[in-house]
Amino acid sequence: MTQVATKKPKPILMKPINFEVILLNDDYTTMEFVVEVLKLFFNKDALAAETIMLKIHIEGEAVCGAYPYDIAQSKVSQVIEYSRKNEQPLMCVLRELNS
Ligand code: TYC
Repeated sequence: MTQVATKKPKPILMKPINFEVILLNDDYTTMEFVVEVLKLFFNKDALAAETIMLKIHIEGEAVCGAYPYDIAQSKVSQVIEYSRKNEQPLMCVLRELNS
């Protein structure tokens, strides 16, 4: 006998990953501190963190990750708070994708 499904499967709703988190260069934050931030908040390994830090230092900025809005906003707040606690002027901003 054929089985007929009585309930529709629940759709899995995913939040869109549409905000990039960007670190900005400045003249005062230490390179070591930026590498530490990339490891701590963006889960980068030592080589990736060093590469991204140098890209920011040379080009002025680099994308560190892309997330749904609430996670991206929370990364920005965490990075800025951690930087100020450690007396570093490092700046972190959001950029909306496809806009
Ligand atoms: N330009 C900084 C220096 O020479 C290093 C630096 C890199 C600062 C990346 C911020 O997001 C940054 N000490």
